[in-house]
Amino acid sequence: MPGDPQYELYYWPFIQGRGEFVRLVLEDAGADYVDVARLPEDEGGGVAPIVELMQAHADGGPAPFAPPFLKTGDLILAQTPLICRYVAERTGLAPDDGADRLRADQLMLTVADAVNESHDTHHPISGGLYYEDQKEAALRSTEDFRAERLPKFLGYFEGVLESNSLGKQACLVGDKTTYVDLALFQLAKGLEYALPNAFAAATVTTPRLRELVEHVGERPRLRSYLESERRIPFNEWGIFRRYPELDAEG
Ligand SMILES: N[C@@H](CCC(=O)N[C@@H](CS)C(=O)NCC(=O)O)C(=O)O
Repeated sequence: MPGDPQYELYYWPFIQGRGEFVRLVLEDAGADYVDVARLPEDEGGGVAPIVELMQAHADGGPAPFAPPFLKTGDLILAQTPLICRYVAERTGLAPDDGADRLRADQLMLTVADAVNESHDTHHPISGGLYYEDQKEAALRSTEDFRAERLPKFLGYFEGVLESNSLGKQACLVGDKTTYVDLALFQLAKGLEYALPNAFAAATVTTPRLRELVEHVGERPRLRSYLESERRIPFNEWGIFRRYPELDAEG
């Protein structure tokens, strides 16, 4: 319908969460989109449309299990890496070459693994329980995450950036910034928010990752988004939560 936005993002309106990985691609691409749940309720916003879409899939395909999901025309897509790739391929933010597209998938799924593990630091027993009810386990799991997993993930991405000498600026695949670089940027920002001391220690040895975070944050459309009210601040309901007792000593 003329006037309708090309993309409708459905995601919880009060957190960055996994939806933020999609928002960054849409924003960097300058895509025509609406963040549905953030509209006022009397304009069709709020969480109700998210729940409705999970119950009835417009094109007869499987209903999505959990947000984020993206609606474009009759198509509804769920799963963050798939949504990001779909938008990126249509907006110049995916690698051009077929093999590089698969490499980008591989790296995006590795970012998703790191996101899941980051969430599980503060919710190691169940996402359905309060943090306070699993605090002791969270202390143990975050201690291990800080010592082993955080440096392993960041060191891995540093190695990938080091071995890819094609780009003028640090990028994970090919010779230009792609959606996977935006995802790594968001992972780094989230970890820096959640565990500032551990993140600072782990990134002493990852200069290319630091370079990537800096130049991705300076991309004109992304920068204006990050400085706008559309960027929801990190908070203690999302994936990356700051509980000072879980961080390393400064
Ligand atoms: N693998 C999915 C995970 C989706 C997911 O866990 N979504 C969260 C919010 S970030 C949610 O609302 N989950 C509800 C549930 O799992 O019941 C993705 O990457 O999109």
